[in-house]
Amino acid sequence: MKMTFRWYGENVDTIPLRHIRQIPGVEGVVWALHDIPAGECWPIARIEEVKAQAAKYNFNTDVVESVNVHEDIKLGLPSRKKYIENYKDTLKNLGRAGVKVVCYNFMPVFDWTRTDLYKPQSDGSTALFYEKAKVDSINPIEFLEQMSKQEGLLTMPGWEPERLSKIKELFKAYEGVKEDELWENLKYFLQEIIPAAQESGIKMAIHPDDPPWSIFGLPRIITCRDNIKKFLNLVDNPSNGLTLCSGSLGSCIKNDVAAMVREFGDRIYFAHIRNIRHFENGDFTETSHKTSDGSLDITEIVKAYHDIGYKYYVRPDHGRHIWDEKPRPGYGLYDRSLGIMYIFGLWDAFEKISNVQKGGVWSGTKRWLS
Ligand code: DNO
Repeated sequence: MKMTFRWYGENVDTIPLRHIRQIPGVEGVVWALHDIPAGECWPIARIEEVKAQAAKYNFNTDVVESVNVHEDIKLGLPSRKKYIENYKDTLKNLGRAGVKVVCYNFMPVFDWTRTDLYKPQSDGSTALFYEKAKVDSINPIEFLEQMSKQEGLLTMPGWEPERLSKIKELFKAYEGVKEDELWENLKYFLQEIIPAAQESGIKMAIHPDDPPWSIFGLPRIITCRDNIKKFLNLVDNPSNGLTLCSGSLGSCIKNDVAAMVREFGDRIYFAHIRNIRHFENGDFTETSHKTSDGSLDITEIVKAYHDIGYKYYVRPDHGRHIWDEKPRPGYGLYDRSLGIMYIFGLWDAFEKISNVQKGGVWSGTKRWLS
């Protein structure tokens, strides 16, 4: 696996690249041009600029998260044509700059959804939290207002102000749009962009819906094993792949993330690893990455990646806000760094065990003798 760390850009992220450089084992930053609205083409000069900034610290920029999909594409409106052409041009420019994986999602209106961004935890940290009854009962416009107050000056990725400012119109446009139609629109999009991605040497990696169920009456489809299988078959091409996010899929207790790693491993190009804890009433909270802190068996998930010989990109996902850090919700330096070390700890242990099983002998210094 290749370890990466999500970074929002120079003068935008609270974390400078020189700090990320000090986290052991990180090879690349996961980035995006967050100021460019969905549907517009990313200029090559801007792409090269980020690449040069990262290269100064010896980071690759192989993974983009995300090139967001314009709502007209998800709605299947005639105007989708021009937005799809722009998307293809963006892929071409990213391919020219050497980008290998593009993460995106197909969630109508709202990207990842939580009700509390800084919910106090018993250890004195804060974490992202989802209160099911609240999302089930609140009106989305009121919800959005409450969320903006919590965010302060740091916005959440995927919650672009220019898109959400049209929330009323968006909800009107989605009236009556059911899952079948969303599947059709996703298929149309994939049939258009996958050949372009393949030509540019890019693997597209769809992010699952977070949480993986319908919210505010909007359809959500990348939610479970059967739907992921259906998704991969919509366009059965190696460039049509997955970002497998343990926390998003794992927030539905029926999903077995490790089994998905084993089943879909050859089409997973980007792994998001994080833990969450479920509550009986359907709420969930984010936790540290450690298996015993949450409801997901992160040890088994990492083992599944190790067992399949996973070679692609990984990042720790959201962390708690600890040690008085004031980062973007979920995207601090400290807890995500702990997450990285946990993932590496598990990985190295599995590596050692499998080498011993293969008959290798640890030399006691730095080499495997076999
Ligand atoms: C949040 C992220 C999402 C993700 C997009 C991918 O932390 O997991 O915003 O980047 O859904 O397109």
